Amino acid sequence: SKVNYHVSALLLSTLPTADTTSPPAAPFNHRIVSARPSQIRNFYTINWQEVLGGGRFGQVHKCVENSSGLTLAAKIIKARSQKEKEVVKNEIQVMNNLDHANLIQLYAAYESRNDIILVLEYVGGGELFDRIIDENYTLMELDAVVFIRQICEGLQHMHKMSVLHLDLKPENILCVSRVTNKIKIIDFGLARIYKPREKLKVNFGTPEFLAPEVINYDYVSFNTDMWSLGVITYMLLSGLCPFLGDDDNQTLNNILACQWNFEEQEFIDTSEEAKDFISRLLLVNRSWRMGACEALNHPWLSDAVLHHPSINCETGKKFTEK
Ligand code: PIT
Repeated sequence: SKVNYHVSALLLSTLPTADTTSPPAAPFNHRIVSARPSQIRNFYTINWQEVLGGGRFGQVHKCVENSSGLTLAAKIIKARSQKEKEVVKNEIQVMNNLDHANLIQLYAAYESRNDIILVLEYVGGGELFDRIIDENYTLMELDAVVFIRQICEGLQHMHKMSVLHLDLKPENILCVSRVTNKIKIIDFGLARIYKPREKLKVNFGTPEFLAPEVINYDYVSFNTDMWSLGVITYMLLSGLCPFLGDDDNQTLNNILACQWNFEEQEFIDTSEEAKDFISRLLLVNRSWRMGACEALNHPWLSDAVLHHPSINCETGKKFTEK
């Protein structure tokens, strides 16, 4: 069954307003980082008790820079061989190109014999994934608009800088705090500069989010990320995974056949604009999918007035705001 994320009926936000302002920028200017061959503990105090999250390649801990008192996050990535180190250095290179409030910022990096540690902007709101599955939240459609718009803005910046994320999923979207709907995209471990005609080998961790061209080992492009955006939108609106089958094989088949629908009762109250938005992303042919800019201009995201009349479409702000 694809009913894997249960969503109950408590309200996340009772105010029907879309806060369309950007999340706070990192508390430091954009930095061009390279891995320094020194010990991180000479400069930072890592809180080993506080685990912020565990990704594919290691754990993230809260930490403080001793000289400035700045709170940051330290991601420890095991990398023993030269080849493993090169992969992490690619991640650093990619992040050096990305300066945007919806993309987590890199502060520093330290290299030692067995690992590379990324020191990152700290955000404490947890994964968007946890909000999808948390029974204490029910995401309203307006919340989804606010989340998806920010993901789109982050993607638009990445794509403008010729960077593909290639691993977008709710686990890789962090909330800035528990009380706002501001988000930042993380995990650039699979991200890369777009090279026309580059094919992609990926480790099939979670197949639910893979685009058909990734499964088919075909060319990937900017619109590969847009497929993932479609999957995330579907999940935010319903708590369901559009392609999840009884096993990985079935899931992969569902993706390749582009077999998905809005038949579940979770979509009863979903607007036609939202459904149209998803339908223009979950297309097997990647050249038919909306790009990030087009998505931002889609009525579901741009006609804030549709969802709440006090939002000025020109400025994205409430009419009462300056
Ligand atoms: C935080 C809080 C948190 C996780 C992270 C940062 C992780 C960020 C991250 C991870 C990556 C990457 C870039 C950023 O490439 O819970 O402030 O693998």
